[in-house]
Amino acid sequence: MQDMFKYAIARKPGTNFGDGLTTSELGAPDFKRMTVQHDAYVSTLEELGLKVFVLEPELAFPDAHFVEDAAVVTPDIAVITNPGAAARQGEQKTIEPVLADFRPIDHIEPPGTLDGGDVLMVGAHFFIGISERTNPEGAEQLGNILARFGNTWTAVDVGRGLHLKSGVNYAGGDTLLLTEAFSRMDVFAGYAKIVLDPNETYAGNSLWINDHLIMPQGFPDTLAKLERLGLPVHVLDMSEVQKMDGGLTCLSLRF
Ligand code: CIR
Repeated sequence: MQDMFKYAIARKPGTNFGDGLTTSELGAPDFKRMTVQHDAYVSTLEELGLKVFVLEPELAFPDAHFVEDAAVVTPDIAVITNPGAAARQGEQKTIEPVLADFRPIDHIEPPGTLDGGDVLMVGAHFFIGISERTNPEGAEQLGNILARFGNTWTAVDVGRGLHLKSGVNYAGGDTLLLTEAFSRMDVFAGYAKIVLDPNETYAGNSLWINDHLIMPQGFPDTLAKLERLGLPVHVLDMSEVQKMDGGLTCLSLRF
């Protein structure tokens, strides 16, 4: 259902990454450990066959290694977002020249706001979360751009979570990995579903790459469920990323 990915863009975390936005109460993150986790993430994408472009840190933006939020890349176009958090305004300008080498560019314009973490691509269909970061105007702008290329889209109310992809992700074939709350929504009818144990919702931010799955360490129930799908599962320690409200999808743009 999903096209295979050839490339990924990631960005090294800056020494001040702990100054980024967070709501988690997991304690202060450790830069050394974060660097080890980020390196392991990049190596895993490379082992799965992607050519990964790793950008240098942007110290002016402590959340800038969460590159997923600054753009939405499809087989046809790269849409530069208008991030919904004031502190992240400007990150998108650092990503645009990188993506311009690969795709035609379009933009989300104010008053629309949109974070890439709210956009889930499942083949030619896109789910666009309405959240604290993405407003209906931003979702509609993106939907209209995607429709120009024959894509379809539906809006999804994210409710209390940070981003849509904090709680629902593609798991290969016609399967979604999602929280109980998302699993009950009509917009996801028609997909096979792996529903997360309520104690393991962080594992909802797992990442499909070319018929492999990458998931965070420490979620045995989700690991067992994903292994039953028959795809190889790679487990990564994401402790320092989680402390800053990030996950596996946030750390790269894949296309
Ligand atoms: C933020 O709050 O914006 C960052 N600390 C975390 C962003 C995570 N990005 C994502 O889920 N796509």
